[in-house]
Amino acid sequence: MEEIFHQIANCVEFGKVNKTSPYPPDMKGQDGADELTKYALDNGASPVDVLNKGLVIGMEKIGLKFRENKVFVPQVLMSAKAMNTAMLHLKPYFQSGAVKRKGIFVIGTVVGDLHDIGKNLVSMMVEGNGWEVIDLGTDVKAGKFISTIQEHPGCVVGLSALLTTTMGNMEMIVKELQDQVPGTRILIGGAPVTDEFRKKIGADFYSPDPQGAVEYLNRMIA
Ligand code: B1M
Repeated sequence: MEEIFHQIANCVEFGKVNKTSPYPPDMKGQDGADELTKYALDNGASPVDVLNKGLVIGMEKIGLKFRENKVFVPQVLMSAKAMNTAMLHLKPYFQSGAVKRKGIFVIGTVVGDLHDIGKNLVSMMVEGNGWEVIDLGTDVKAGKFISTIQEHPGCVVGLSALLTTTMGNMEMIVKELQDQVPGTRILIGGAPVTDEFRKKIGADFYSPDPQGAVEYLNRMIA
């Protein structure tokens, strides 16, 4: 079974969704994350092992390559597609409680801002690392973050902003969260955001990329 986990990790790393998928060309005709995950579960592999020894390893590898500019957004999207397809087989185990997630991560692009490509990458990487992700989308007001946090006490919140103008909205949301749901951990990111800005607005952590967000979340529960 270890070999199957290794193959699942490879499928996620290289974005091989299923057997009929033509991408990547050098894996044409081979089983993808879809078939291999089903095979592993049908043959008695534990869903936790499929997740941690297969899917998560693949997502970690692509996350590191993305950080080092060895791959670009389209490759990461294919990896996420492979992971999401495999996750459909694991979903019943999550829903039954047989597999526990690491925690809940609530993410959104702040009010006034419609950019979501970077936020989606963070969301996919974090989910691929075993967290439950609640993605509130774009143009998200403080109130929506607050009500979601109240429904999921102890969750960690991620704010994304791509415009210098909406960085101000990020600051306003952080203040409202600190007032209304004190103690909530807040992670911020987005092209114009810096660690200096994080310090100024009092958020807990800044990450320039999805991998940093994953590492921060995993450190929190270590
Ligand atoms: Co917009 N846009 N845009 N845009 N757009 C920028 C951001 C801009 C830099 C372009 C430019 O002028 N050179 C500029 C901002 C300038 C500024 O504020 N200083 C700009 C502008 C001005 C605008 C409009 C105002 C244009 C107009 O209408 N006049 C308008 C605003 C709309 C609005 O939001 N209200 C607008 C609209 C759009 C589109 C809708 C056309 C489209 C967005 C489509 C979409 O997202 N679905 C768009 C796009 C695509 C861009 C550019 C070209 C690309 C952004 C992107 O997706 N990058 C961008 C210019 C550029 O960057 N070259 C630009 C790829 C993505 C993977 O990177 O989002 O940085 P990024 O995410 C990274 C990290 O930042 C990090 O991880 C990701 C992966 O490494 N990260 C996090 C992101 N969020 C994180 C959260 C974390 C941690 C890490 O923790 C929570």
